Amino acid sequence: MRFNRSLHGGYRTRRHMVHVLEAGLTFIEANNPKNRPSVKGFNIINGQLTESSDGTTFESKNPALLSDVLGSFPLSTKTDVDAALDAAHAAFPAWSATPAPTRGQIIGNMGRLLMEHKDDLVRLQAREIGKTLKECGGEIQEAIDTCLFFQSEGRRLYGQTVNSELPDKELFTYRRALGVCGIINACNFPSAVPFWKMIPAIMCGNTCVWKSPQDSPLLSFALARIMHQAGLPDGVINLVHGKGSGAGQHLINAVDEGRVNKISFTGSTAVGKMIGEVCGRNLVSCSLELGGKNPLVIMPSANLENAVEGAYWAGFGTAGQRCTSLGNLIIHKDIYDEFVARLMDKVHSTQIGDSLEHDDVLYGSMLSQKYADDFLQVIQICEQDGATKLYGEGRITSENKPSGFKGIPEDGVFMWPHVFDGVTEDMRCFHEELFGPAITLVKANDFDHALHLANASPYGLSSAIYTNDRLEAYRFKTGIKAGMTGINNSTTGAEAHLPFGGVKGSGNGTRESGIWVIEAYSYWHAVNDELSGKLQLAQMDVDEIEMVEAEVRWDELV
Ligand code: UN1
Repeated sequence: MRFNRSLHGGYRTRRHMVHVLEAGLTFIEANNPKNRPSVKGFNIINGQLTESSDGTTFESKNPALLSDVLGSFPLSTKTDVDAALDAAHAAFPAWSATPAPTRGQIIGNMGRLLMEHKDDLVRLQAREIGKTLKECGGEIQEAIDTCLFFQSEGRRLYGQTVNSELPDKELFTYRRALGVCGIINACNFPSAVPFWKMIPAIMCGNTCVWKSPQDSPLLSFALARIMHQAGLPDGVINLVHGKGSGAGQHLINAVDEGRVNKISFTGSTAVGKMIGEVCGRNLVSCSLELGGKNPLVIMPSANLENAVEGAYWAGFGTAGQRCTSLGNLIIHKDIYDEFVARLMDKVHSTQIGDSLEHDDVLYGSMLSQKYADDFLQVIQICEQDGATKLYGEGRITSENKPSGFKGIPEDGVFMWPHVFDGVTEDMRCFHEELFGPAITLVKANDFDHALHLANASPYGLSSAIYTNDRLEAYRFKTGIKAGMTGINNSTTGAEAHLPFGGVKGSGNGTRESGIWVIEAYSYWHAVNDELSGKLQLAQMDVDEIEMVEAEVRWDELV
């Protein structure tokens, strides 16, 4: 077994993940210029590979090479989602009764299998959603880190012993599983985020129905296969594929039918609010990780070279398609011109292209055609509201491409990097998440104004400041309304053992990752054990303590 953490190239060029995808997958004749394999994919319900009940399918396409079809996948129906829920309910009693250290052991096996197949998973992920190999390497590592963290958490999952106010009586707290969890994630982090959700869910003894993102069904299938290969019993995690308002909506509707005990969702704020309403009226707990318009503040005392690098990465890494990507870049007026000039030098030199074919690209394609269409639509609001475009010409084509583009633009959906200047608080582009390679530049008069601007959007996910003034850093840290803050760092960069999540429009206050996420997948059960052999009533049968008259002569002491 190799333990390869290297993120810088060196990935093996094995073309098939046959060892992971075996067990019934049919390889369809590939019809793309690279002759890459295409498969017939399945749902996994109760450990069985199944098609959709009505036989309908959809395709997964490589957004960096649209002629490269990774496979066709079941367009799951209500019947399929119901079957997955049945399996999850049936598996729950045995799984929740399995000792937590054993559950942790299986999770540890998952982490080791991810390490073993890391290179293949990295390439598969890059092929399915167009992110760079380096970023996909970081993401699979985040899934591995999550498994290794929760392997040992299975040996803790502590409750407490609590002293009773009555004699011969003991009190305890236990963490109990919630039941069946519905898991819905976006395709921009198609391995780390579902692992953030399902690993703690199953560690706590829950079972899951996982609706895969419509743009990464093959990777989701490979991950679910690995989970089973690690020793996960059938029915504990059930995978259903689907598109748009299909399978995901059926899963949400099942909350109204009383068949789901928890929803965990990462995606848009609009859909998150809808899910929150459905869960709220049913008193079902939900974890909602939603959008962001993450501010990054640059103050005059900052190391400008580091600040430019941090802003550039936060804005354009992942083609701006992270929920933690840079939204508003808020720059102090005294360094505004110099900073923007240095940033633009970097922007002009941006290398873009299919990372499976070209080394050293900063970012690849958009996640899919739909993400590209939505981005082109939303960036129109920048100029409509009076911002000045400094750079960026929409979709990259052969006739319209930046000098750093590598490859044939029409092969996939690639975007120019965009920078909009003169953005102010009254513009829509100040408040709306653009979710693509675009930075909005905002000028601040002083620190208080910068902090005000950083807090002025409806979101509160991530945030950052570059400054070498410790008091400014402190005031930013204490004054910002956000779930995460970087000091002299970019807006991205969660680690698997820190709480991840936001405030305001970025979520409902729940957190992913680390020990904090355990709250989201368990409830506290308080137990009292009466050993006295009689009924003792709390509060009422408690011995009264009599106060003794004090003999101290205070006036002689002072
Ligand atoms: C997301 O975009 O949904 O900190 C998750 C980061 C990543 C996770 C992003 N580790 O940007």
